[in-house]
Amino acid sequence: MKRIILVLVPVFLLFPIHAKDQKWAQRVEPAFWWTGMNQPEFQVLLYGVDISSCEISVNYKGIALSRKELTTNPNYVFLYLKVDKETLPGKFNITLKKKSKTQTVVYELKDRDTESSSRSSFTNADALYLLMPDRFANGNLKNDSVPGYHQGVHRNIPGARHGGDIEGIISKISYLADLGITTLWTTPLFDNNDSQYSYHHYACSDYYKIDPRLGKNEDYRRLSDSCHSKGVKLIIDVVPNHCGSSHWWLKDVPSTDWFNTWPTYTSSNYRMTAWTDPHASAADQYRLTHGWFAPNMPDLNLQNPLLFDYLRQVYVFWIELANIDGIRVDTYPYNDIRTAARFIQSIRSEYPNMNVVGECWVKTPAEIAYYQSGTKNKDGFDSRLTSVMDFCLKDVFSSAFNEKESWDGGMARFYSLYAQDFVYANQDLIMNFLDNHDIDRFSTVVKRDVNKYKMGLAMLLTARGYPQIYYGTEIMLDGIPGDYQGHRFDFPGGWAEDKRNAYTAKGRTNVENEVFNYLKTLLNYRKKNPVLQNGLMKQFIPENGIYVNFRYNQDKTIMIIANNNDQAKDVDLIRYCEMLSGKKAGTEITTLKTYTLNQPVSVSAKTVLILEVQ
Ligand SMILES: [Ca+2]
Ligand SMILES: [Ca+2]
Repeated sequence: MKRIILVLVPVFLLFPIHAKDQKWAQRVEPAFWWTGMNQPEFQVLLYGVDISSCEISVNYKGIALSRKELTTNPNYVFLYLKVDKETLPGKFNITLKKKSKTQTVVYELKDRDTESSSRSSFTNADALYLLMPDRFANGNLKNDSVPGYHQGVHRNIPGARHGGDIEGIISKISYLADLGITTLWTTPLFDNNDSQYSYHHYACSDYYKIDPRLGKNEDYRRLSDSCHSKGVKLIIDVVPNHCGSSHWWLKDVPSTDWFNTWPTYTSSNYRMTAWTDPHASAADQYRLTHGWFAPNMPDLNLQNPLLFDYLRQVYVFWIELANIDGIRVDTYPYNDIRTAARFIQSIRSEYPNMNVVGECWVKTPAEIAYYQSGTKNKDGFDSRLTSVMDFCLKDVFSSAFNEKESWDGGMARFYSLYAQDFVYANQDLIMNFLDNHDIDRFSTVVKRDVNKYKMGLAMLLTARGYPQIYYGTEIMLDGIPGDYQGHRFDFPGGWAEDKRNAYTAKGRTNVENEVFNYLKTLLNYRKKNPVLQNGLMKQFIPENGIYVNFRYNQDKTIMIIANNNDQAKDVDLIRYCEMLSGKKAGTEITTLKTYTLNQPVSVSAKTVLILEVQ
């Protein structure tokens, strides 16, 4: 037997320690990347004092350092690494050298999931739920205050943080799935360390860090996994226009053209018409895009190619890491829209099936349609947004139920709006909503009138396109009109100390349960019946405050009768015979009451009947 002689070798000889080792790179972003991406080249930001004067090399089979980009600031280097198709996942060294000193950065290429690129997305079959994590549910009291971060939890101050977090959302996924929600859109989760109003997280201070008061980086993936286990998809909120004034870039700006800057603070003119107006001046477009959205939101110059690539990768990174299903884009027209289109396309190049819904807060269907991909715009512009938000329908919801019927008021508003659907490239991918975090809650719009409220829900859930529900809508959560903080009250029961838990039937008032059950029935009916997802639509000009439209496909016909009068009406059906021939009865989908169709249908005041006719 051969004797094994153990020779003890001092550890420092196995892993030589250079007395002259340096640490130039204080930040390396992204921390890792993947093999198998469709775009073979990726960018690595290295940040540290005078790092630009380092020699940098990479040694790994199948990876080439194709470019090293410098800026006006010597503390930044942007490496571009090209990954061959055959490159294997693994760890490798990025070596920085200056004179006789070196720094070794261990970098990793992870193995991309083979299904990642072909992932599916949300569609018109889905119902979205928008929530603000700080205001939904507090699942972890330990993260309410985190050292180094402004603000503790002050629930009595409307603009302060209230303590909601990712853990709280995870605890309510079953509740949402049961309600009939199939897609969740959270407002951003990234680090936001502004001293005030940080709770909305639209003013990012670190793109590669989930705000510790909301959770840890790995919690984003847990949230996604929890959603997927309950059949719920997850949408990421993409914000290309601005970061926050506490972003670490502000302490040492990467380059002179990183931000859109002015001699003194200059806001945007907020006039998005400057993009669609054929007579627009360059000055107005410049002010729209280069003016800041808010004083605490430094305006990003997406036309800087290094920033463009950096930000593109931020979102690819999180889609990949957290397994995200769809994108919502914030304040799209506040960017140079051609650059924004390129930006969206560059993300979608990694996920060709991914749907992207853009916030283009404009006032006419023609302008909304301009921003939907596929529209044949005269100027050739294609936004690359597959879906758009229907702010015009939102305006109809805000007016119709409070108005007396007239030629163009009341239900005629719905009729006139839908009559303009010819402008859309794809009316199936229009996102409909009663309200969101930036506008008056629908509960306040109708002054808490339950009948009007249910009319709104019925019209929303039967509209072409797909619905977005704002958290709390299911319990007619109150608000304060004209007040941002008043649109964002805490969900009652999301905090252990709350007097009641409106996440349960027991904790809801009778009225809340009536609204909740109504919406739940509508959502679950829509979920099971493609006719309300992608069926054709036919509408009839409103008469005497009665508006009738149909959704239909080969299997089903749904008749929607809205009575916006303050009195009950008997609706004669003869006028609708082109849709009703051969049909004998209709079952109202929420009450299950049956109506025979050979006689007028009686519709109570301020009521929408949704009849499945056969
Ligand atoms: Ca918390
Ligand atoms: Ca801008």
